[in-house]
Amino acid sequence: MPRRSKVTVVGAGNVGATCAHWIAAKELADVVLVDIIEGMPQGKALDLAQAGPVEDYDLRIVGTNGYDETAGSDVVVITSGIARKPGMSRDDLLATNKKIVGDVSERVAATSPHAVVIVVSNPLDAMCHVASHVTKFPRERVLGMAGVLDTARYKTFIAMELGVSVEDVHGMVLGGHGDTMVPLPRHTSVAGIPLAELLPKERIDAIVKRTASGGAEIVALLKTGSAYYAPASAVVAMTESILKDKKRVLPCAALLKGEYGYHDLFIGVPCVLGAGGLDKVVEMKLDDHEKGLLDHSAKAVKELVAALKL
Ligand code: NAI
Ligand code: 2OP
Repeated sequence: MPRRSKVTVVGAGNVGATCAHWIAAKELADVVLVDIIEGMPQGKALDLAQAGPVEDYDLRIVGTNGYDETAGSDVVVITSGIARKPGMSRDDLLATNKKIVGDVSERVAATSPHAVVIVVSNPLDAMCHVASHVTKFPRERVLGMAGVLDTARYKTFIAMELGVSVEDVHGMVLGGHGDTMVPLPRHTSVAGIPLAELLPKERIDAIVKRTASGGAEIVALLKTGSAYYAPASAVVAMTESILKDKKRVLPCAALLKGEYGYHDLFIGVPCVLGAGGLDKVVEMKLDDHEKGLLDHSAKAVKELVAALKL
């Protein structure tokens, strides 16, 4: 008999709880919320379950401080860790989140050995290395969420600038999840019309810059944490493509094995996501300028990975 899919979300804070919310709203899978704070994941899960009769979703949503309930998950989303506060860079989170993501990855590998892991904790690309190192899962089953979020921000800014629907903006942001990320205006279009025909270079440059500091813009406004609605919806887009074997082409952090000229490095590239996780990495033709920007971003990720001393 077919069984329902099961998604574990580790870290029931802002991003984790919002992921659970949207997974439930889309009726994608049963959800297990895990956190170290006693009672908190249980309370949020019960609250979400009680919205079911109103919102018309019917799923099993549970919260726990352990991993028994998570056993056999199809997808595990790791959001546990500390988030940025004003003045902190993503990299400031490195040491604390290395320990947290490492501990969580060990538990996940033991309880859900066949899961696809989606890492969210920052600094994102470095934390993917931690999860990959500790779980020893094949590269198909460890992915990082950043590119879908960065691309969503980029598309939002373009739509706002042009006064058009976000639905008609197409484009992609590659690279590491940091100030060096690489929006690709040359590959961006609005209903098929190249962006360069619609906006002058200085406006495109301003949007690229705002995209790269899109996370910091929200941190500065919120003052007590970082973004979570758009990050969670990005996680859920990846989860949905995996659970439904949709084979969507989404920018994700993936462990490259020669693609784009990088070896054993997690960085954001276009990925086809299907039932087993990473179906394949799509290699775009980048010009010298774009490749130079990607190399610069890769260098920043490599420095962080070296600092991890895995
Ligand atoms: P949050 O502080 O609201 O939630 C984090 C939760 O993790 C807390 O509830 C905490 O108790 C829990 N936690 C800590 N250690 C744990 C452990 N060992 N096991 C289980 N749970 C544990 O933070 P928020 O806003 O949800 O962000 C979570 C992480 O995601 C941060 O590192 C943040 O920087 C990152 N992030 C990454 C994004 C991306 O694009 N990759 C976007 C947004 C956030
Ligand atoms: C963001 O981009 C903080 O990485 C997080 O919002």
